[in-house]
Amino acid sequence: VGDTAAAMPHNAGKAAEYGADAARCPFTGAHVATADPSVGASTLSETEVSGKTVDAAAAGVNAVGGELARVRADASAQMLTTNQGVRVADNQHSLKAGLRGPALLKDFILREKITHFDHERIPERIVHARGSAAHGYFECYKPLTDLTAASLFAEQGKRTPVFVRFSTVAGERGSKDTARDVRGFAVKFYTDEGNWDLVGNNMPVFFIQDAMKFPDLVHAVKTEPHHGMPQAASAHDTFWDFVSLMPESTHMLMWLMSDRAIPRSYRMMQGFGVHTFRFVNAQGESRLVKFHWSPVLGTHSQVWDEAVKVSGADPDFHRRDLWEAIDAGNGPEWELGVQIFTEEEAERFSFDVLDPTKIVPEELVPITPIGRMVLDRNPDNFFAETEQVAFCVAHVVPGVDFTNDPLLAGRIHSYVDTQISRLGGPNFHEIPINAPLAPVHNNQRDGMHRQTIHRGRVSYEPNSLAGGCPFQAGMDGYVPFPEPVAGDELRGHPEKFAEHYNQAALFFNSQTDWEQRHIINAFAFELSKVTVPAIRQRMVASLRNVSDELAQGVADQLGMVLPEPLPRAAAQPPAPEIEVSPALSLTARPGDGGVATRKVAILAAEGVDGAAVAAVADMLIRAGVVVRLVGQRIGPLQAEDGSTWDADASLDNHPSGLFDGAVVPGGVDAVGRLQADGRALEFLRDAFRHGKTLMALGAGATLFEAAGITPDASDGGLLTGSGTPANSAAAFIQALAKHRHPERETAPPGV
Ligand code: HDD
Repeated sequence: VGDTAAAMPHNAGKAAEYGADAARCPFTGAHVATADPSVGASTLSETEVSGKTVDAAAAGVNAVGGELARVRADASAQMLTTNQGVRVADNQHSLKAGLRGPALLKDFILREKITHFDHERIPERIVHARGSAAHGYFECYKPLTDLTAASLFAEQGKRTPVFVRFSTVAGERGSKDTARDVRGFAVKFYTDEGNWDLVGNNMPVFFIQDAMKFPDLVHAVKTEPHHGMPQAASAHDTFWDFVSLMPESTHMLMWLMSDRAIPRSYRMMQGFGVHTFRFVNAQGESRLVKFHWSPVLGTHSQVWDEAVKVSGADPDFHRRDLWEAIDAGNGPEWELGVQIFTEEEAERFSFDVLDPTKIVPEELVPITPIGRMVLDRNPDNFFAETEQVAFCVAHVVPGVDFTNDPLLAGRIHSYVDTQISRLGGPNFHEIPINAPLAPVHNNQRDGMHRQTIHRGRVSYEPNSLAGGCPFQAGMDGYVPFPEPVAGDELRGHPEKFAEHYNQAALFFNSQTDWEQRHIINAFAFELSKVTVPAIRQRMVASLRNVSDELAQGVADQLGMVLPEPLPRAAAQPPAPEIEVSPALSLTARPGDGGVATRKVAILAAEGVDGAAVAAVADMLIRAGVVVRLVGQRIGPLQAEDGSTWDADASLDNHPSGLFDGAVVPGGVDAVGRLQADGRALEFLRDAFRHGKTLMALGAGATLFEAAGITPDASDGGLLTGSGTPANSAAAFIQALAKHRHPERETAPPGV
């Protein structure tokens, strides 16, 4: 095998996917001297892989390799054809015996069209069916060769293309984005030594400790099988029945009932590899590792009432948010951090690092940043890419290995297995979005939908007829870490797995007052939807092992007497190392303090103060805010000063849940009209209740009063602009950067 062939990328045409933006393509092996995403370009005809330059034009041996452009279709200026390339003369009328006669069986054009249509859907994912994805790149901060042989971490500035899919778990493919749910955070790294899929979530722990329980968990949370309800919701009997009988779920339930489960945006949530993995370096030395993604924009969430309302106003809220941000050139960015520790250190922890219901607190092992990921390109086609992408936990590269986490073991099997029915056979790795950039050579053959045309008569190894090719890579290949294994075959779990409450308590105790309140409210809401009182009882009894304040708060809202605590599985639970970890609060990661991509409504009607609209909109836009002029209807409206404005949104099509803040400019006429419009009052009440930043200018203050919102100097998010509109806008931007103003919350809500 010559050097060129060995180094030939399987998907050398990947750069072409960037189209006119080819300069932004983070080619495998491309090195960048600076952090500027526009630097580090490679050309379409040349690819640098592992330091070797390969002529992509020559890379045509494999059907998918070479030009990915071959599979991209562009019908502009083209004639309509059948799938066999036969030109279609008439796409409107089926072939009939006479104009009023029967359609004919021999109409192969009609039959091909209908047959294809009949088969256009594939099974949705059994979990994580609803998702949105984007392309981007990972950039390594500095060589990690002392820790791992993984090539993507080999050099400073090295960029590796990624495709990332975010998802909800329980809902079906067409369900709403803002359900209370875990979010999937799956990253496919197209490294030059093969694909690595880091299939994580936005929460660092999981419901169960063993894959054996996964089908039961999923059956419990999904719609109840007799009537198919409720969609995309855990607030029902079967879920709470299962988790209340499964105390190991308690820690995850704390995260699920927190605002982490209703993120403001996919761009504003953390990601976690969840399990403890291994890094293995070229010398074969291993360290344990936990992966953390931290968003540059910080961690921010919705509030429950808002999430419920947004699910009606825009079921695609998160999909649209991601798409629009990338489309506008504001692709989101995360920093990848790792917690690195040795087996000996792990043994000293009060918990077991093989237990996926446990975190390793940052106070015990700090997070070291190792690189950044930027998502900068939307998919060309939702089905071909977002739907057909297949993440598999078993996809690892040299330098990354597994541990004996029993949940991970089941996952290593499940993901490859599920694609076989979802994507129709064993060749899903050939679908362009799944195909690695690294070359693929093996003796696997045939199967449904095979794309590759293998040449030659040899499809076995060892062989002499093909010179022994493809040959085993030996130590250049994937060598598993030689972890010693001993023990009897048995079913059971290690001792520390039996402790279920220490970290649930750690999480609850690490939250701010308002976060704790939201957790109590969420438990109370979900359990209020449970129809069997014994389930509520059992769950609250379990919560007593986390915090009496939590259990009491939930019991109060359910009109229950506080039950006795549920007996614990561990008779003598180990003492936790720490009681509080500030890093577990959403407030620990406020973000970069900017307001770019935040959405602000300027409420307007005929007679609005046009100068104020102009000044405020200008300042906000310059700060990167997405501004919409929300009118009583869309279309032109005349301002007080005679200027004409175009309302590009209306109180009907853009309710307040879709915005991060709102401004009510002056203009006596406009304010009068809005005051008489229940939708405007509702808009402001919702925005206020959801903690949004609000500002009234001039006569706009009257509208606040009409909505029942009274000025309050202690409320940092409630502004009545008294200075010039520009000064007021500056104050508004500062308040908006705080994201939300939970200090105004009361129970029950006063507005
Ligand atoms: Fe899973 C999909 C994350 C446990 C079996 N899982 C799936 C996806 C994510 C996760 C993000 C969507 C990937 C995509 O966007 O296509 N899953 C997790 C995490 C887990 C976890 C972080 C715990 C740490 N999963 C888990 C277990 C099993 C599965 C224990 C089975 C034993 N998961 C699957 C699956 C899915 C899946 C059935 C459905 C569709 C797919 O794989 O491709 O195989």
